[in-house]
Amino acid sequence: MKLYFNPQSRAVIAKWMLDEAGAEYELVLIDFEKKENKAPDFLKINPAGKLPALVDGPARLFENAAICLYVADKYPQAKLAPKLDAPERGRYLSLVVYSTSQLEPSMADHMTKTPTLPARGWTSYPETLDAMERELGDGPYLFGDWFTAADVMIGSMFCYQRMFGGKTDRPKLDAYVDRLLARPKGMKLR
Ligand SMILES: N[C@@H](CCC(=O)N[C@@H](CS)C(=O)NCC(=O)O)C(=O)O
Repeated sequence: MKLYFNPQSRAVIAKWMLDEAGAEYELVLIDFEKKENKAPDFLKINPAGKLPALVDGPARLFENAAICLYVADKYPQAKLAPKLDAPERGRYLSLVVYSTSQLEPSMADHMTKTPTLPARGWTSYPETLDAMERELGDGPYLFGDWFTAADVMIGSMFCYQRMFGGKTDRPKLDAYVDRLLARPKGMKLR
């Protein structure tokens, strides 16, 4: 398996996931300055020309959410995903998709002081935090004691916020981010 990677990119999310899964993989460093992510060969892997991308034999994946779902299913022994017929599966899939479709853009609006337009499909930052607090409950993870790929995807958004100096100022969510950052294989803040 090859992870197309740059440490200054969201590819650290896919790397975190691969490390939690105990996967063996090769890192292929992509130089943004040389525009290697826009080279024709790379665009055959990710047509958007962005990192991360993962190649596993004939399978090619782009978008962190897709990579995390794939890796969790490929390494069932790591127990990072509810099984297909498990009652938790629906909520798990929803949270992984929610991380990039709602949490990330809502947080980006907040960080860039951009007004949130509900017509674009996500809610305001405070409403998003309300939803996340409800989903986390008493934790410690989104599925209680069980750490899953949903924590990698949801949690990485908050870890990025931390990297840019931000906290949620919601004690339960901030304690959740502290827990994720303390994981031995967790994201390292630059
Ligand atoms: N939603 C995508 C975002 C990917 C993304 O925006 N990657 C950035 C780095 S953080 C990138 O490759 N940018 C280079 C470019 O657009 O030229 C994911 O999570 O995989």
